[in-house]
Amino acid sequence: MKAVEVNFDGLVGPTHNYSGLASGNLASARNREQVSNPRAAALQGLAKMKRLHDLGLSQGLLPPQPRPEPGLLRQLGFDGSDAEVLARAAHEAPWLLSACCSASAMWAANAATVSPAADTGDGRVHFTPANLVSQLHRSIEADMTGTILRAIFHHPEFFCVHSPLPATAALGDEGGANHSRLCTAYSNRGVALFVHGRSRQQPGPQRFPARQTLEASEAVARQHGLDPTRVIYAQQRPDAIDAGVFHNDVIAVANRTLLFCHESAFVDQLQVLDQLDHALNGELNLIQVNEHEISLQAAVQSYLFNSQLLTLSGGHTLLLAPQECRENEQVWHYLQTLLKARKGIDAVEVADLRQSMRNGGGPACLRLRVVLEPKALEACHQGVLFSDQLYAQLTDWVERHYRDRLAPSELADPALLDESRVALDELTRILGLGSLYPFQH
Ligand code: SUG
Repeated sequence: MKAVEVNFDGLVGPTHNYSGLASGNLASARNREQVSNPRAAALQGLAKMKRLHDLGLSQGLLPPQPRPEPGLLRQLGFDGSDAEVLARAAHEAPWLLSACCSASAMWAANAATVSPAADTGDGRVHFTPANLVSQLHRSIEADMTGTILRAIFHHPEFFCVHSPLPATAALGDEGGANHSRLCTAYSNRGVALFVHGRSRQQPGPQRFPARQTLEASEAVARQHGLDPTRVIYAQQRPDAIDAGVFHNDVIAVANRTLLFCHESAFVDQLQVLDQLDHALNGELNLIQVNEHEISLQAAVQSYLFNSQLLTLSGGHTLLLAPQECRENEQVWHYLQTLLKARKGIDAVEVADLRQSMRNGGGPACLRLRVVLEPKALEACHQGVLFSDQLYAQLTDWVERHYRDRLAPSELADPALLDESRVALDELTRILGLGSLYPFQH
């Protein structure tokens, strides 16, 4: 039996909101202060998981993190009851309140870097939770991500979940969003492409932060025991980061031997592509889009490269794109031409993920890719694997617990904290995860 790619999507949490927290993420800035719909966001995410499941793909999910997180505010000097802490922060430092309420763990591509068993030194699947140090609201995900991954991938014979890298700017790590694995088949040894925005020698962009560093990528590759001859490091174009490409997965996506990217993705792009082709023994299948075909601005606005590239059971490749791609004339026209050219993408579908997209999160942001051999798939916690029954249960759960409107000014409402905890407590029972969250202890 062969290894399969399982997509673990981040289940959207009850506090999904638009606080404009993410620097360099144009959608997050643009939609700041808008009223969100957490219920619709969660249902849109579940509908995407259901679609992949219906297509015969292996699908799992990662539970949301507990938010609001008054613990962050206590660490920053606010004291009193949970309600008092939230109220004081709302008054004195609203951005800290927003940071402790963000549902950003939904973008599971940033949960961790994952190396499949075929690529690692000890033949186990390795995970390094991303430290996400470049944004406060995201940096508080790292430890809980480790707890969640250990609860799901608990079997030491198959899995190794590391600690996040030290939380310092020089080791900024954004996980799977800046890492792609190319291979001839999922079970075969792959090639890891790590993409950074800056390093000790390479200063990076002027306007927006470069979130990933070369030194972080090197550390992850080392601790996963990757073969250095099968690892490629590339720098993201600083001008692309300044144009809103805050993660590599906003400008490039790979699957098996296919790399679909914009011509502005990497510094010295030709050389990077040569290295990749060489590492894949000449089997790289490149679809490189130039500025005439799709402008960088249209790529960022439509999130075309944040599509999921999926291998269907017959071997065909599906591009699951955000609905915004259909609404952009240039992008949609390009995709029609691409299909006719038969270059390795056989079908295109769009998904409505508008709630997440308004915070800069498309289809690929919402999922963590984990390649698993059949025995490892059996050894992981089965309660988080998607089924029609789980879909029905979670849809009902969302409909009972989630608000259908949430303004940033409502984040200090103590009822939101209670609602969120009641919902997550029930969720751990649905998923069979036990007392996963600190508030349950
Ligand atoms: O880190 N947005 C996320 C979006 C992450 C998308 N992930 C990938 N590209 N893989 C981020 O910028 C917005 C939150 C807010 O504004 O409240 C936010 O964090």
